[in-house]
Amino acid sequence: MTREAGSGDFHARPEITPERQEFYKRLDRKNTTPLWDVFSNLVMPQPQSACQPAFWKYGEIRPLLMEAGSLITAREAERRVLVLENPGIRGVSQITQSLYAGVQLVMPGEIAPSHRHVASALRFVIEGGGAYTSVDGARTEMHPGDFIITPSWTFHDHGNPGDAPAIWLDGLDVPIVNMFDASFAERCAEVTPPVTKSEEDVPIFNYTYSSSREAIHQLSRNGAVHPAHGFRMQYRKPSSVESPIPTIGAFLQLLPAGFRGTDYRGTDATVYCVTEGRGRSRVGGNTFEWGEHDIFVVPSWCFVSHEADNDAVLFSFSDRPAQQALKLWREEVR
Ligand code: GTQ
Repeated sequence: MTREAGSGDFHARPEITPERQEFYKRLDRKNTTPLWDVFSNLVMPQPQSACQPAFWKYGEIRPLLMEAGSLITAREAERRVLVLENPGIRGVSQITQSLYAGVQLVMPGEIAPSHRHVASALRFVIEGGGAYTSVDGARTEMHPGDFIITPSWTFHDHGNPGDAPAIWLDGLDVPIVNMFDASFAERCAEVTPPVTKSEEDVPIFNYTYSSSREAIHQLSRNGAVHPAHGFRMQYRKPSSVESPIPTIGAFLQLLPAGFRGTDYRGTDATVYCVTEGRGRSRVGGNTFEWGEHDIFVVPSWCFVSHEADNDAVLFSFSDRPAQQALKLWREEVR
């Protein structure tokens, strides 16, 4: 017998009679609750995310970010970031149940002071401007399309000696760290610790767009197109299959002009940032008409399909490595 996973009723909540209600009240006073009354909210036949499909037009976010730039300095703010909050779970600084995302601005001449925390971070650069980020004494320049990691518990500061604003998308595993109640954070004694190492002498932390763009175009010439993803690559450590961040997976995909993708869903809710091109993605019942730098999120187990008008490149990230490590991850290609 074959049937779709999660189809049918798993457990219906039993009726609440006056006798049961009275019993539940006495249980409540002893910090207990009847499982049969909560079972259906606890063990779901398939993911029922409180997260919603959501879309942020860069053209609407950027002016607000620039306004923040004249209201507060990067130093006073610690990090001048507009947090992207999933509309289904407002107030908790989460774009999905497991991930944080925000858009950060460092104005010319500014410094975001050095600190470290248990949460791992990724930066996906939207506007360059000659900024840098440093990780434990090594600096890298930030150029549009670069995917840069800040590993857990490494000191990092961001600076912009250039003459244009530097803007990037931050992705952090803060909700995962906090779910485990495992958060630690501290300021560095120095605002900008000295550069003590060359970028070449430390493990790679900037996956530059010039190299990943070339790789994705090479894949599109030599590889087979995936019906849902187009040409999609996952960032990994050199000579390894491991994700650069243990909890967060990052991807780059090329959708050739005219691409019409099939429906796909996975248990890893995914944040997308449009790097190049124009097109649209159907996410659940929504259609997001996207262009460069727009950001959207696909909740867990929600169908998504992509269409591209011209050659388009999408960056994305999700908690897939965390789910895979725990043997939770599932996907379905229609
Ligand atoms: O750049 O270190 O968006 O600590 C949120 C928390 C960025 C950062 C964020 C952070 C950072």
